[in-house]
Amino acid sequence: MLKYKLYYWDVPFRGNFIQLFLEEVNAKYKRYDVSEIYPNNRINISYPAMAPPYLYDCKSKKYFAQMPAILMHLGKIYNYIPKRSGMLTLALKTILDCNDILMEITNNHGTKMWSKKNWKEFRCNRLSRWMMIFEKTGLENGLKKDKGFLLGSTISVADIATTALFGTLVYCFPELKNDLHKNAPSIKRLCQRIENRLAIRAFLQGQREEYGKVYCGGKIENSLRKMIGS
Ligand SMILES: N[C@@H](CCC(=O)N[C@@H](CS)C(=O)NCC(=O)O)C(=O)O
Repeated sequence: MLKYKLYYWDVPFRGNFIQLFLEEVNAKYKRYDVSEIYPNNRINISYPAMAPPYLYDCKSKKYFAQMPAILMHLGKIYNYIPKRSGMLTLALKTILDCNDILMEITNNHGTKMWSKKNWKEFRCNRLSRWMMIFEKTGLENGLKKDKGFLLGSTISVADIATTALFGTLVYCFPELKNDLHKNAPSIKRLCQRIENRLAIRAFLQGQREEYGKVYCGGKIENSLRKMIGS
């Protein structure tokens, strides 16, 4: 029986945070086109919410929104929240960091297009620093070059979020691979290991065949591509 319905567009961007998780835990779910809810019905659903992704829980018949809230909700159900003290907070903080980066990289969902100067400044300063923040977090929690996870010795929701963020970013924009390698070499390898987990690998292979390198879509993706390619 279907457990979840995920409403999102045909792009990986924020939807993949949820989708990688659902694939990892082998949850029975289906992805639906978001137009069933967004924009016209977003106030009419239970737990009304502004924007995609939306996760419908078939059992409770509730719609959950806000990517970090959805991931923490699923993380708790499937036991993907690290147990050590303080780690729940750190897991949430990691997902919120990811969400901030999505916001920053798209200039607040394309409210403004990138200029060469602003992009260069962002790439060399904030984006690099974000990468270093993830690297330091991992190293502090025992992440090693070829083993370990972001917040300890077992996989957690934070690894899925980190991979949905940086794995997707460097796949869609291979020009940024070197930035990740330089600023966060252990994170780069962590993302590769997570992307290689059986269920996730099969899912990504299909998705990448279908979508190619599309990232967030729209004018802001074009703007990003112009910056990165120049
Ligand atoms: N804070 C929300 C953001 C949701 C959001 O802004 N979604 C993006 C797409 S990934 C959007 O463009 N929404 C359209 C809108 O805000 O009308 C979350 O984390 O889920």
